[in-house]
Amino acid sequence: MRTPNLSLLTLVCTALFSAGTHAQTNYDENKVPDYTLPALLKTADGSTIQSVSDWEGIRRRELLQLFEEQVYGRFPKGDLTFQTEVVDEVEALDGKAIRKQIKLLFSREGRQHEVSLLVYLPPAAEKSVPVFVGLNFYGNHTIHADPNILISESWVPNNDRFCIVNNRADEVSRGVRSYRWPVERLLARGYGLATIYCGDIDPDYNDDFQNGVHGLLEGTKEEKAQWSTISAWAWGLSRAMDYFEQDTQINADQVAVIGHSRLGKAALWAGATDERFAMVISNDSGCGGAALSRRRFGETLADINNRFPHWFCENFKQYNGREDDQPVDQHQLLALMAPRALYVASAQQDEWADPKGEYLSLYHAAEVYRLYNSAVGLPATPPGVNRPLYQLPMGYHVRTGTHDIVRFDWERYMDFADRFFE
Ligand code: GTR
Repeated sequence: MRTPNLSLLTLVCTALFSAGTHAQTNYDENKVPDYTLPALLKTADGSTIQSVSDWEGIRRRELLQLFEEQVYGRFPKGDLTFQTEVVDEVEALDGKAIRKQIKLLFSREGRQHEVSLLVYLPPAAEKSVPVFVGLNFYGNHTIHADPNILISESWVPNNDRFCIVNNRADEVSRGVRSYRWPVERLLARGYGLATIYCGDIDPDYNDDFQNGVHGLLEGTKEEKAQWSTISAWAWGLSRAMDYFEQDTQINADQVAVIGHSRLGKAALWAGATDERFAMVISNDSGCGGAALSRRRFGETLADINNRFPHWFCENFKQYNGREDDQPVDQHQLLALMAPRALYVASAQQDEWADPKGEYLSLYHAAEVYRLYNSAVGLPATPPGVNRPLYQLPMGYHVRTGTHDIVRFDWERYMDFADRFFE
């Protein structure tokens, strides 16, 4: 039997991979170039937005369209059939939870695609509960040692540490990511947790958009590519939301969409495109997520597009090395969440994701939040390390440590949700 072991090679590779090793990577604040951010409250024809109705009716739509066309790609037109089927609903975790596993079934012209949604809810909840929903990297069965979580049959990235070989998950990797998902703690604090393996929606490699839910769609490679992998992941989160609306034990008005890193980028895009998410949480989402691209600190557009050509739409690649020519920047993505709750978190040593750029993006997005409530304001400089800032409906922290999602992060998100959903 294979047992998880931590090979030196994996450690070295992981360190090189996650820190970013490119010769030209800038980690020096003094070398951040001067830049001008594209305006939040000025329309394409130059008029100034002064009211919520003009923001929602004009500028928000313009920006959403720009992000679709230039960054994440457009969702396909809706001719997929979508059904849900609850395949498991039992008491679990020694009575501490109700576990549900739901098949999300997509079909089109005789072809089918299946995605598995895992949900834990507090037992015997008297009223419907708020839920955190997020994608996971290696399969639902990795988030907890619960022996009854179904193992995905989709392609999974190989990982020496987790003993995942031949791109297939099995029993050996059950629970290997449980430290990232404090299920019992969430339940004890009155929250539900829902998750989907991202690769069930679209496997995370560049295959010209043949597999995953992309495989159900017609069209040339170029047409399918308009709908990038991050976009497909975000779309999958919205299908989970469709399910929540049918489940009377879930309060669909109190759903927080959360994601770490690339899955944080997907959570942000889901929050931007689907206003049913009442709260959006970005954990270390970095480049193409919360961080301002124009700062070119840590990962740049060329870095991300070259390594992950399937994440964003084709148009995005034209801005490699030309950040200032982008018609948008990421503070405008964050502003699309207004007036809903938005929490951005960074890690001090996660320089590849540009912690300061993540904060500044949130800081600038507050301009739109102020249209709704003039009292909303954030300090121009980030708060100290491990000093969470709750300025409802906005929140931020930078914690000590590296690129990860850990207990400290989750506790802050729950504290923030306690305040926002009270
Ligand atoms: C990195 C990538 C980042 C981030 C990260 C992750 O290698 O450059 O943008 O998404 O992967 O998802 O862990």
